[in-house]
Order: sequence, then structure tokens, then C-alpha cells
Amino acid sequence: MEIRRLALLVMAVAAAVVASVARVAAAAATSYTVGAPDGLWDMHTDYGEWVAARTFHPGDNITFTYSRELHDVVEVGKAGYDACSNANNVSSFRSGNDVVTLTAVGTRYFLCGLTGHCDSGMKIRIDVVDVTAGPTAAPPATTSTAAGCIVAGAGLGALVLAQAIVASMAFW
Ligand SMILES: *[C@@H]1O[C@H](CO)[C@@H](O)[C@H](O)[C@H]1NC(C)=O
Ligand SMILES: *[C@@H]1O[C@H](CO)[C@@H](O)[C@H](O)[C@H]1NC(C)=O
Ligand SMILES: [Cu+2]
Repeated sequence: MEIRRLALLVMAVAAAVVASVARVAAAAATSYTVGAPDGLWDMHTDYGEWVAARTFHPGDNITFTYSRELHDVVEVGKAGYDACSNANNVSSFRSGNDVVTLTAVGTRYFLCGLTGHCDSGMKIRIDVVDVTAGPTAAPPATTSTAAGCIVAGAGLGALVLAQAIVASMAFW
């Protein structure tokens, strides 16, 4: 096969790899540990800040990790969240390692039901947005996205190299 045709083929394959990796990275569900890596489900973490640095999509999980002697997790509505009341709770957990799946687009509210904890800031509001909508804050680096970046990088490298070959052929 002549070099020019080979270069074009490499270019097409590389472009396909880059496109598919980008698609998978955008659609993959993510598992978040609430407050991590700098905090957890505790009395010190700034959950407003933690949430602002992330974008949540349907299918993502959030895990509340804490000591069950010290805290619990109560899902409430907006009124309960605003008033720090678990009276009309949606559900509650106290395993110390509670996984909640963000099944659909919408807003979820959680707080710690122990006296005074919510008032001290132990509550979190999660906006779950469609994959194609909302702010596109960069997701935190995970093993899978890092691998995706390496593959995408290799694909881009091959693409650039093949384009350089084709460009140099133009002068022959
Ligand atoms: C979310 O949690 C559910 C139930 O534990 C599990 O089946 C699913 O694989 C998890 N998804 C992710 C992205 O971790
Ligand atoms: C949730 O609400 C029910 C009443 O609807 C109440 O009995 C229960 O104690 C509440 N759970 C928590 C953890 O506050
Ligand atoms: Cu608590």
C-alpha cells in the first residue's frame, strides 16, 4: 500500500478512536464519595463548594461515608432542607456507607438528622442535570477517565502524525 493511502487510513482510525473515547467519557456514570477527597460526610466539609466543583448526571452514584455512631443520612424535600427538618423525610440511612443512585434529572436534598448537625452545615443539595445540559465543570480525575485520556492522547498523536505525513506528501 502506498504511504499516502496508509497515512489516510491511520488518520481515519485515529479520528474514530478520539471520537469514541470522547463519547464514552461523556456518558460514563460516575461514583462520588460525598466530601472526598478533602472531606467526607462530617461537620467540617463545605458541601456547597464540593457540589459546585462537580456536575451530576442520571446514573451517577453518591456514597455517604461516615461513622454511624456520629451521623446519619436523611433525604428530605426542599422545605426540610431549608429548615433543617427531617419531619417529612423521603428516606433515611445509617449504615455508615450509604450509596444513593441519582436516577433522574432533578434536585436531591440530604441532611444529617442528628441534633444540631444540619444547622452546623451538614446538609447537601445535589442538582442532577442531563448529560447534554448544564454547566460542564471538569470531572475529577479518576482511573477510568485517566485511561481514556491516554487512549485519546495516543489517538490524537497518531492523527497529527498522519496529517503531517499527508501534508509532506503534497510537496512530492
Ligand atoms: C451505583 O450503585 C448501584 C447500586 O449499588 C450499582 O449497581 C451501580 O453499578 C453503581 N454505579 C456506579 C457508576 O458506580
Ligand atoms: C422520617 O419520617 C418519619 C415520619 O414520616 C419518622 O417517623 C422518622 O423518624 C423520620 N426519620 C428520620 C431519620 O428522621
Ligand atoms: Cu451528623
